[in-house]
Amino acid sequence: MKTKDQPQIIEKKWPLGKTSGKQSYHPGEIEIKWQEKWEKEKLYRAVDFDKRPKKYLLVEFPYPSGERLHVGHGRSFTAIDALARKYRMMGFNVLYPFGWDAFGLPAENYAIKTGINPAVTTTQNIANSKKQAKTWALSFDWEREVNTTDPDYYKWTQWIFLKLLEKGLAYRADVPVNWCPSCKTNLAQEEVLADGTHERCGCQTERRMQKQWLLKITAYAQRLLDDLKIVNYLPRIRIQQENWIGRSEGAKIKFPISNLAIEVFTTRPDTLFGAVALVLAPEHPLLKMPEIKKKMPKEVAVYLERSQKKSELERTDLSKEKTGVFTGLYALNPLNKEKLPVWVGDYVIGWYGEGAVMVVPAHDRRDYQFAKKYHLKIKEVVSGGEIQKEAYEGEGKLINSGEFSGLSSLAARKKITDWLTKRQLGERTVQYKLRDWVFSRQHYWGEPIPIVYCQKCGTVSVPEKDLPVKLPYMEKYQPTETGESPLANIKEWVEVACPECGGPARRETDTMPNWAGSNWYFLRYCDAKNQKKFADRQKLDYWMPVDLYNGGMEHTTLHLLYSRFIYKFLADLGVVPGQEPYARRHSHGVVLGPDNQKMSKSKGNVINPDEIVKAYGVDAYRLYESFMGPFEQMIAWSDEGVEGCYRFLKRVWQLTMGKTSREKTNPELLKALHKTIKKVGEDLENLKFNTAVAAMMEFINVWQVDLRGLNKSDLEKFLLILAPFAPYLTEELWQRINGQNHARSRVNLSIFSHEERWSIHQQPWPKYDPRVIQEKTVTMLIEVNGTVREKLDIGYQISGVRKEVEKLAEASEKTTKYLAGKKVKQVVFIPGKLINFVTNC
Ligand code: ANZ
Ligand code: ZN
Repeated sequence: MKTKDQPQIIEKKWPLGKTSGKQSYHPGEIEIKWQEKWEKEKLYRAVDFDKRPKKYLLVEFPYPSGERLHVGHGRSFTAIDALARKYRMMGFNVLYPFGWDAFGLPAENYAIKTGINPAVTTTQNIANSKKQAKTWALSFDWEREVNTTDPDYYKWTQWIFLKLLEKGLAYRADVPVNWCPSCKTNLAQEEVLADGTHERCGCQTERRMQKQWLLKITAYAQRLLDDLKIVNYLPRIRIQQENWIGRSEGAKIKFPISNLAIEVFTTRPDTLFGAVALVLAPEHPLLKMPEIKKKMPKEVAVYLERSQKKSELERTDLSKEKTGVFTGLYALNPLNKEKLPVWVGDYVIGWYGEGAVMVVPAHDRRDYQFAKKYHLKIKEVVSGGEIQKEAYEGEGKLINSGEFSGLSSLAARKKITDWLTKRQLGERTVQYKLRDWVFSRQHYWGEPIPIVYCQKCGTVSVPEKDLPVKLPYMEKYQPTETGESPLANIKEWVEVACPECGGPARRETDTMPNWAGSNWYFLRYCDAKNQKKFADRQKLDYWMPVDLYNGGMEHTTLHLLYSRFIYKFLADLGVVPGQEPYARRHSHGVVLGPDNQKMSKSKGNVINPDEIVKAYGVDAYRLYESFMGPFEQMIAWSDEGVEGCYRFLKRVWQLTMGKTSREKTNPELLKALHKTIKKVGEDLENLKFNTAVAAMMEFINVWQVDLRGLNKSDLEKFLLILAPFAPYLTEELWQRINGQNHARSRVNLSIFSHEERWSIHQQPWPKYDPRVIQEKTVTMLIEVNGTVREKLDIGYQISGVRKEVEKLAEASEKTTKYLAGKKVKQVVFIPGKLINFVTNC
């Protein structure tokens, strides 16, 4: 360290404010004070129609469970909070709202476990989690808080359902549903994991048929796919959505069978000459026709019975053996009139495509397995593979395909489809994997579906003026063994006069699924207290779309897709602007336990954020959540990591409290500072929270060895860039170094609408000076009419660029003075040496 030869510096004391009594860092002592003051002064209020440009930042709202907020919530909420704070400092009108996704199974299961009504536990849990969120200094605008179980809120969830019904996008049908015997409820396909267990409780699910409400999300499949092009989603999110929608282009082909025809969907019509059989799904309607049933061997009925018990995943698993039975029927290949045996096989799915496939063993892996097992022919029709060994699924030249031989497989796809289309034996078609969304649950804790069944009028919507249909209070809300909702037990509630004829009618007792309330909550934030509409259109026009939406990867195919669908529907009604709700979607990685495993009570590796906060303070906790690793990556929790963040903050505190300053910060330190300002600013924009924090830590290391310190204005700059991450500490230090009359002394900060900008969080984001960051510098002479007026240290690279030097020279104070009121006739430039402005007089 080079303290010896340093020149004598005149040190001066900064005017310390009133709170300067305590000199050491005790985070617990400053947190409540600032939290209350910020709240009282409504520092984080989003202002409708404000003339500042807007930013709408959104984090997925949590369900208020008994466990309260965990470190996974913290990772998302604190990082996006840092960004919200930076945007405010940059002069944006920021909407960063919060609320509670409080209906649904988690709340109900918690209530069942504790024996307390979900209405009561939900209120308690919300109060507890809210206290946590406030402690964490999350800069939410609490005036816009929403709660999906509030009748003023779910009135509009019900209203959206009625609009969907009105437009033919909600319907009732008998559908095979996944039944969870433990939760006693039906589940959506998405709630069942790959091994057939319920995602929430881990129980093995069963399949049954039940009348359910469904939403026709499939009507929006193509638009949901196309519009992924106009949004900025993390690639892995976009790809998951594309796969989930699962668009396939191909052909529907008819195989005549006596006076009927079996239709199949194929993506490879070019392989039609290689078809050796047809396989029907066990659910295929042909198998239910009495005259066909009569002719089929007994094994078929046995097989159908057995496959009914299997889950879809079991049936389609590529690694499982493909099974089937011959039905005794034959169909004709429409292209070459060859007789093809018709089989039943449960690897064919009833609901997808036509529920039937043509078997092309040479060019499809599943069919290859099937043919090997049942000794079917393997007919090669596309060259390029080694079909003795395995199926060849690639492209090539057509062989053994009559008049189509010699064509490329790609060209043949088109030619064969055209040939079939001309003879009405087939047509081009598009299929989607996406399925309609099962929208009813047989549970108590959900939005009642606003429908009445009348003996005379049938299915009747509850009129809009009678919304909301309120969820009645119940003593016993356990699910019933029959699978009916417990609401069916409340006679007074169920029996109702028909809204149309006044006659006897019954209410729908099913409630909406977990995802209903979260479909549109981001719209309510724009106008949370509106009593007449779900949100005022002008406010929506001002705030929407959401500029950045962060949430878990587990919501990519459920909530994210559902809410995009509902938004498009509302756009079609003309009640929301644009086509997409979220301009940008990002996803944070899961926080693992210190043992690198998923946190769970049974493993005993759950980190309780309250304890971390108690031990190290909120700022260290927040800083660590950002610092732990790249935002989108899964990261294991580390106590040493938090400790390190705490030590860093303590050092910032000590260095600031060192109370020494000088007129000018030394150039080395200044350069490091400006580099840090640049890096932190850019990293925040790019959601690289961890490297932003690392850059500030690095800066502290430079500062530590340079005992001469920063001058006051440079110190302030550093505190300003740290403020979004460590709001309490920086506020305290800001007030201490500036004293009480601080706000009035800074008059030029007109970007905030607040009268007095006393808080560090109301100050403008600091700018870095690119000249300071320049690596090597050259001293250049700035002349006006041949007289040297200024000497500038200019970055080595820039010193050779005429335009750049000109700009810098013109910006310098002295040159400006000499050039004032004159016209520059000529500029002489000698790279790295001088620039001379020749003027008219
Ligand atoms: C014949 C064929 C030949 C096929 C070939 C592929 C390769 P996507 O849409 O990409 O998933 N298929 C059609 N309907 C099915 C159903 N209900 N259950 C199971 N499989 C079904 O794949 C479409 C392909 O999956 C279709 O193209 C069909 O097999 C099969 F060399 O038809 B293919
Ligand atoms: Zn009626």
